[in-house]
Amino acid sequence: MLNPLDAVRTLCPGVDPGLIEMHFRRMPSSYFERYSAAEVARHVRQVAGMAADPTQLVSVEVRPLAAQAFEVAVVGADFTGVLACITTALAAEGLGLQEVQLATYLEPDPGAVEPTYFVDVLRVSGTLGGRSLKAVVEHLRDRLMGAFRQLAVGDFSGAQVAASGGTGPGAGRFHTPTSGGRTQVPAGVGTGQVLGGDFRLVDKVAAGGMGQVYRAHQLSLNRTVAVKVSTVDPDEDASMAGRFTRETGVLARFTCPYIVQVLAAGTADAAGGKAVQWLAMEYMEGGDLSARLKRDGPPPVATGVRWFRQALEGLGYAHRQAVIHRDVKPHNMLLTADGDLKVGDFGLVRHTQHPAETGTIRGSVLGTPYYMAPEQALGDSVDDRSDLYAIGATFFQVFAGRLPFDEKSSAAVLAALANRDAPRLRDVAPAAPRPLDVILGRLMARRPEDRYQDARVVLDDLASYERRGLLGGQEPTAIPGPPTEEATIHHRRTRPSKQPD
Ligand code: 3AM
Repeated sequence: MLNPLDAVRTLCPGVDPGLIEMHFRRMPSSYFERYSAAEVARHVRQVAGMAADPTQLVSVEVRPLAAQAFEVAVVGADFTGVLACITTALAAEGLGLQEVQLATYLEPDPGAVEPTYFVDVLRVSGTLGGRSLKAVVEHLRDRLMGAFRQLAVGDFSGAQVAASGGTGPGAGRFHTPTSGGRTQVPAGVGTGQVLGGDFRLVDKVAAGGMGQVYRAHQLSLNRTVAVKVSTVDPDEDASMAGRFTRETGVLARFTCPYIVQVLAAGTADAAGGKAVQWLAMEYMEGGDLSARLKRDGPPPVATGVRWFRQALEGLGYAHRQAVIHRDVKPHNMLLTADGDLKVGDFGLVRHTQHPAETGTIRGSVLGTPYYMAPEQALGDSVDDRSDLYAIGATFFQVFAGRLPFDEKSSAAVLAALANRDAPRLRDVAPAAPRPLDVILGRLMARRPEDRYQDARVVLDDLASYERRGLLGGQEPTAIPGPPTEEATIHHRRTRPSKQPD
């Protein structure tokens, strides 16, 4: 059997072998797990078409899958906001989104002048309203060319207008089926059900709050995955589906060994006019850090430091992609079977989870305040530094065995956050290494400007204390360093521009 690279070369006889090689080098491994050689070859031909004509910013292909179901493959130059424009353009063509899978080129080697492309494969449903597939493809391409031209100059709202193009050639010509373009799910979600044609729910791992997490079997790759499912009322949450798609699209681009990998996402109709949003991700056998701490108590210092580094790597990666987590806490730190930590549960469709818990917290401030930065708990604007505070509070609990503020009620925690500094680690755990006390103190400074401004700097400090043997016990297994492709994209951006909402 041919290896995938040779198979794609054979399938793309007219394409520059250097371009095929670049595609293999720059796409993340999750992309090759997901697509067959034939599909990869189709994407390569799309990239080649664009490479041959530099004025082309985007290539669109649509394949019928079944009656009223299509696969749309969009390949294009990668700008912030492409996925939002694609979903807008599809909606304008009357095509309802079922599922999105997105992959984007990794950074080129330093010094190499290479373009950056993304490949976005979407499953959509709708009817063509008597028009040819070719005409639909052309309309979509026109909309996206217009939109991407705006993105290329950083005009996100102009891009949205171009993508929706009210007067565009396809506007209003297509009909959305009554299902709203979603998969029909006969009764509420449950064990045995297959979502997105690929993920069979096996058993429920956890329920509560905004959703349920299932252990699931991915049929196409015969592997265990986790699927998070949440039910929303489309009437009440009109903007929810678009936001969910945008956010999962952002997460699907993440390729970081310290962030739980998102595999696929979609929406299905459920009983009672409700919609079900689901997100498939890698299965984390070790459960979450909160459960681990409850079960085993504080870990040896070396294990805690390893988790601390891994969490900082994951958060730092997200911050460099201009994504703030907003809900860093032990429950959202997940462990592999080998006991390594990855950050999970990035700000997806956050609506109020525990009204009783949120107490007087206003608006969209959600979840438990026990790990929150003062500015976040008090409803002010949040940024990377709010996540850094929360990681400080999380690891204060890891090393001290108790919360920094362990008041009984959320209201009392809020009052404490507003009026007092967090305690020092060594006041609570005198045997803890002094450098950890210093680092956690700087992470939990009350004013954001007094904190570390960047996860990378915390990692540098940790590494320097470690080199000098100041962090106590040695870890029995090696502490993994950042992956090499990570090293090429570090830049000390302390105030990143955020994804448009
Ligand atoms: O509520 P508990 O602590 O039992 O461990 C996570 C947590 O379990 C689990 O689902 C619950 C809600 O977050 N969980 C979340 N993501 C997971 C994943 N990717 C996961 N379990 C395994 N793999």
